[in-house]
Amino acid sequence: MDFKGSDTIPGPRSEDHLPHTAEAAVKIVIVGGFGVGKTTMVGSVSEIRPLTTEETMTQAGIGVDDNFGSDTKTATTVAMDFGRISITDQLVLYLFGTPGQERFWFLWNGLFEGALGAVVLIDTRRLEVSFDVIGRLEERGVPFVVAVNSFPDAPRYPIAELRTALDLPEEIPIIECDARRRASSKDVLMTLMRFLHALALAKAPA
Ligand SMILES: Nc1nc2c(ncn2[C@@H]2O[C@H](COP(=O)(O)OP(=O)(O)OP(=O)(O)O)[C@@H](O)[C@H]2O)c(=O)[nH]1
Ligand SMILES: [Mg+2]
Repeated sequence: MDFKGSDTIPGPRSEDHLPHTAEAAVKIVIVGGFGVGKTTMVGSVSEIRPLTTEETMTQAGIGVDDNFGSDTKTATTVAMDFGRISITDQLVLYLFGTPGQERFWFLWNGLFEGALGAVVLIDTRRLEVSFDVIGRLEERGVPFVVAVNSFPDAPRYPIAELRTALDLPEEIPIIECDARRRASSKDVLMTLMRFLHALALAKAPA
C-alpha cells in the first residue's frame, strides 16, 4: 500500500501544524463512484500533504476496474484519502475521501462516523453510480451537496435536469466544479458549509 511518505516518516512541517487560532474542527466526507475525482479533490484543496491509500491498477483489475477511458488513471483508492483545510482562522475541515470501487464500500460506514456533511462528486458520463451513493447518504441522514466534476468529454446538462435525474429536492445545492483546481474545490466546500449552516438555523428553536 502506498502511504505516501510512510517508509521514511518525514518530520513535521510548519504548514502541517494546526493554526493556534483554530477553535472548531469539522469532519467532511467526499464520496462518489469509481474515478469521479475524489482523491484529486482532497489533494487539490488540502493545505497539508494529503494522505492517500492509492494502489496501482494492474492487469488483475481488468474487467473489474474500468478506468472509463481515462489513460491517466493508473491508481485507485483502497482505504481513504485524508486532508485538511482551514476555512477561517477558527474553523478547520478534516476531509475524508472514500474509495469509489464498490468492493471497498464496506469501509464507508466507519468513514461516515461523526461526519457533519458530505460532498457527492459526480461524473455525468456515469450518473447511475451516483444513485447508490446518494441513497446511502440519505439512509444515514448525512446532509450533502452535489458537485459535478467537469471532465472535458462529459456531457453537460442543465442543473435542473440533473436534479430531476438524481431525484433531488430543490434545497440540495448542485454545483459544477473542476476537482483539479483548488479554488473550485474550495468553492464546493464553502457551498457545503453554507448549506449546513442553513440547515442548523432551520432546526434551531425560534
Ligand atoms: N479532466 C479532468 N480530469 C480529472 C478531474 N478530476 C480528476 N481527474 C482525473 O480523473 C482521474 C480519476 O481521479 P481520482 O481522483 O483518482 O478519482 P477517485 O474518485 O479518487 O477514484 P477512485 O478512488 O478510484 O474511486 C485521474 O486521472 C485524475 O487526474 C477533472 O476535474 N477534470
Ligand atoms: Mg480515489
